[in-house]
Amino acid sequence: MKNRTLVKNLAALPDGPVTVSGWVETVRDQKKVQFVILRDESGAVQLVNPATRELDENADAGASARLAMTEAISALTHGSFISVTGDLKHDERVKLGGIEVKIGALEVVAEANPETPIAADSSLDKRMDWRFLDLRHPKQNLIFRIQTTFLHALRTYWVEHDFVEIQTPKLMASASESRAELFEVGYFEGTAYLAQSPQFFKQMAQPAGFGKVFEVGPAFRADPSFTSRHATEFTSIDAEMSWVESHEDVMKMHEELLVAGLTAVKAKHGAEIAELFDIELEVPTLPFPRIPLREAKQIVADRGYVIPRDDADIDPEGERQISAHVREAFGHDFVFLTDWDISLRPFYHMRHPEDATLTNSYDLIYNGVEISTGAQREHRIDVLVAQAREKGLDPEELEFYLDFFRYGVPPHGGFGMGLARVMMLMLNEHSIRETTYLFRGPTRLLP
Ligand code: AMO
Repeated sequence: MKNRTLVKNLAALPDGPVTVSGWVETVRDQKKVQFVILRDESGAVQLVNPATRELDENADAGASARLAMTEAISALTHGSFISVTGDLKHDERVKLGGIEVKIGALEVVAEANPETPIAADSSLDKRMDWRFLDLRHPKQNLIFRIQTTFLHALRTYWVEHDFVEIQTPKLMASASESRAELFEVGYFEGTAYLAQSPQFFKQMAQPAGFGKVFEVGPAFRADPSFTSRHATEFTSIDAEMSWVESHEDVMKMHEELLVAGLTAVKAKHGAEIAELFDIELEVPTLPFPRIPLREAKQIVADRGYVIPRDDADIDPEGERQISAHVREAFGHDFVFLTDWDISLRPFYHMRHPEDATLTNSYDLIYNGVEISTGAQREHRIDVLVAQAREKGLDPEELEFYLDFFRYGVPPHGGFGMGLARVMMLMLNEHSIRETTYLFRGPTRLLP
């Protein structure tokens, strides 16, 4: 809009005429003076109007206009979008930023329904029904500004390190992770599946000669669970690179990347995060601690928590326990759990050169929750086919993928990381529903 000043830029302007546009957060309609808090995407400012409540017999046209303005302000509904031109004044006594705008002209651009369907204490489910209103709150809004800064820093890191950005298809002819949790969609006369990850296609970039690639895109899992960390659609951050000697090289890139992301977030938003989330964001030190999974399970057991099944993955309580240990022992929020048993990993993970019961793989845990899985991949076609068979897969169904390896693939590895989980743990939120723009779960397809 012509001449519109963002609220955050007002403080740097001298006293004088300005136009601000945003929505009505509150109206304080006092007898002699009216205050409106206007918020836009950058902040909030106080607008003020000396009230004219009635006209006496000597009223001139100016007085009539002042009465009309007073009535218009009294009639403003919470949430309406307005545009105001007025006089900016710096005044230390004004609590909100030491500035106010004396209203000269006011236009109600889009009026909001007077009943607000959600309040600050509404349930998360109700807030999600009215997500577009929920997101107007500065705290919710800030999450996505932080996410923008975070992703920008990740991209900058990758671009500076010669990674190529790819967009892989989300309609597939086969599963990419497992046959479970697979969404089927009608595809003309046949069936397609929604991509569970870009796994096969990011690996394809290796025989395609790209060297290093990354993707930030949607992934779909028909996961019926209602936990705070699972969605049926989520944004996956993926990277894959050639010429790794082991998963160690992948972890090195991964930790540098996260430090770049968190450094940028702290520099730009540290103060706002402290104010709205009440946390002092920590940029982790390098290297992140690494603990082999078997050792981690022992540490967890020694702390008195028994993971229900011995052959099992580390469970959510186990993750919290190992994180608590790492915080105590290393003062760190991150830990790589490495060298997972082959029974817990997909066929495409490279096995450990000295112990064929283990894989060259890791999970990354951040403040008690898994945010990522990474590994070196098996690139030798005969071994890959044998491993697929061992996992009960039919190599014929994987022909398109196995073809990559028939034409030469260098040693490579990479990781996948859930964006909403990273944001949740960075900001100490309780659910990825808070850090997903529009959450999708088993019972949520709207709005
Ligand atoms: P994995 O299946 O462990 O690995 O997924 C990687 C990361 O994606 C996130 N994630 C999810 N986030 C929200 N809701 C879900 N239902 C969900 N499922 C997974 C998690 C998880 O750590 N192809 C491999 C990665 C690789 O090896 O490169 C993969 O998809 O943060």
